Amino acid sequence: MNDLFRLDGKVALVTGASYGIGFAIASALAEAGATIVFNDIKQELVDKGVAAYAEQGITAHGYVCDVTDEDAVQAVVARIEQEVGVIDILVNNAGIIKRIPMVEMSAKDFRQVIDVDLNAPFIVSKAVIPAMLKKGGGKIINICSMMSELGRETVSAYAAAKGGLKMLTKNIASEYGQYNIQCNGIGPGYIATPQTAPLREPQPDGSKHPFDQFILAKTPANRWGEASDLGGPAVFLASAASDFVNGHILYVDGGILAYIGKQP
Ligand code: NAP
Ligand code: GCO
Repeated sequence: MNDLFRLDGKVALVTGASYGIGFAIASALAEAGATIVFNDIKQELVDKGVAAYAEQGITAHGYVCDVTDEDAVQAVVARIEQEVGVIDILVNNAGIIKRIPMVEMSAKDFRQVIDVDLNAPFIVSKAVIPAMLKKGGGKIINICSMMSELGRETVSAYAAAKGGLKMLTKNIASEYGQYNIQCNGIGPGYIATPQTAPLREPQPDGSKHPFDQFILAKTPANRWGEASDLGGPAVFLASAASDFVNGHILYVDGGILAYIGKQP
């Protein structure tokens, strides 16, 4: 049974994985035996990422690439296939968020979030699938969100993108499942990373940020998630253990989506 969860001999590309959730997922995939490839927009962050992986005993292959740039993505996937090997596992993790009330948000800002969080997973998946087809199969994991299911103030672009990413996940599963490609999503709850740091900033008087208190009241686990909480679910969806799981969004949220919230 344990061998079902092993990834030895597999090449995994995790986008935007110099730090944060991507770094934690890549580290877990490496622990299960995968060879890790990651990208970031800036060489400086790629270098920092390679060093951070090395501190964990992981020899990661880092590439500079903006996932919204289709030509750059096509070129870097070709380089990876030459230099490391065909990508067996793709984790579309790179993402941004802009928290702006919708009526105050520019169309440019809205488009930028859609570009990174929805168009890029399309672009990278489109670049990786042809070699997966030739190889006889592969695994694609899209990092969705609570906002794939729920809305809230100021995150209209992000929710639209992550809702779309849920359906892109189901569509890739539908279109390529017959070729032994499984495409699933992971929907993290509220995870303590740089992306959510503004929501956890302590107040001047030292008290918890109101949003911090709000999330704790909405989470049965009564804590923010850690990026490491996503490693096991990612290994499951990247491994043979999930060969008959397709088009599923696995929510790793401490129970948020099941819970009406603690009475104030
Ligand atoms: P993060 O700390 O902000 O890290 C995002 C990563 O994506 C960074 O390495 C960033 O690189 C990279 N990135 C952004 N735009 C890129 C682009 N155009 N090309 C290549 N790389 C790019 O975010 P996180 O919290 O780890 O989140 C990772 C994923 O999980 C995102 O898709 C996010 O929406 C999702 N998620 C997060 C949470 C949470 O609570 N944290 C919950 C649910 C889902 P730079 O530093 O160079 O910008
Ligand atoms: C927000 C947060 C969330 C998390 C995550 C929840 O502003 O509400 O950033 O969107 O990042 O997506 O699953």
